[in-house]
Amino acid sequence: MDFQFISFDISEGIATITLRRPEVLNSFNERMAMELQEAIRKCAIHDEVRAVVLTGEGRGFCAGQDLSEVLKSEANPDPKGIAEIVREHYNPIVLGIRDLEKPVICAVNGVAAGAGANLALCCDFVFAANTVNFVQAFSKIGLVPDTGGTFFLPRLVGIAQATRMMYLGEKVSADEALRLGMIYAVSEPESLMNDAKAFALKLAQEPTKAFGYTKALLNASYNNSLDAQLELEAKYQEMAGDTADHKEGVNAFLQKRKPEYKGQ
Ligand code: T3D
Repeated sequence: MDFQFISFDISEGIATITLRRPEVLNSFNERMAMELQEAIRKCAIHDEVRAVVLTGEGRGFCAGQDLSEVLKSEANPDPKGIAEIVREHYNPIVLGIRDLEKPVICAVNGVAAGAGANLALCCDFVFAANTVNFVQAFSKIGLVPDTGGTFFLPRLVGIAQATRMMYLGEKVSADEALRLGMIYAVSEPESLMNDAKAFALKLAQEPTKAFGYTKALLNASYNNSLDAQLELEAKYQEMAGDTADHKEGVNAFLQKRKPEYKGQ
């Protein structure tokens, strides 16, 4: 698939995905959603990708669903049903990011609203420019939160804050988001991409196979009993113990040198 509404490039082990519909604050039309799904699949299959940075072009990160695409009009006589949009556009993106056994760092360069806010929150790390607001905009148009928001947000900030954000649709600044534990870091706008990429580069030189297994364990912890989770840890520890990175880590420790991890 040719990319029209995102850009995708791989350099130094980092895949950078940029949402590119800046004139509508990178809100999602169908094509952009499909392109993002495809880019995430590429990140999974390319072994040289050891971390992913997701960002937006222009003054927005992502304003959620492109609202001009959902109503019947002359230009759009047969719009997709709303549940179809959620199931076919957004759900595969969230599952793709969570199932990707590589760290995904979201660099929120501008407003993140509706599905755009929740897209950021399903990533492993969120860096945000200090000018940015997160908005659970759904209630403002009579919808419920989607894109995993009702799953991730209460787990990040607690049910009281999540309920407040979702009912009231208030803007939450990057500083407040950091204070509430919703995001990982706040940057000056001009240093945001450098900060996110430097962090991604640092992760990409670490034992990324073990990060992937850790992500799978964290995902599973949402549903498992303690017994089941302990057993799963044993299984994944066996897999991690078989990696070249584990052997390298132990050898480097014993030889008192810096380890050279390959993500294998
Ligand atoms: O099918 C379904 O609906 C199911 C899926 C739902 C998932 C969802 O994401 S529902 C939530 C959809 N998103 C929103 O409701 C957010 C709408 N946007 C806003 O509330 C505001 O734009 C922001 C708070 C995000 C930013 O405000 P501001 O003042 O910085 O910018 P602006 O002037 O409102 O927007 C700039 C342009 O982007 C403007 O176009 P113009 O006037 O310059 O030609 C605006 O219309 C356009 N834009 C912004 N958001 C969207 C959009 N166009 C289409 N869809 C958008 N979501």
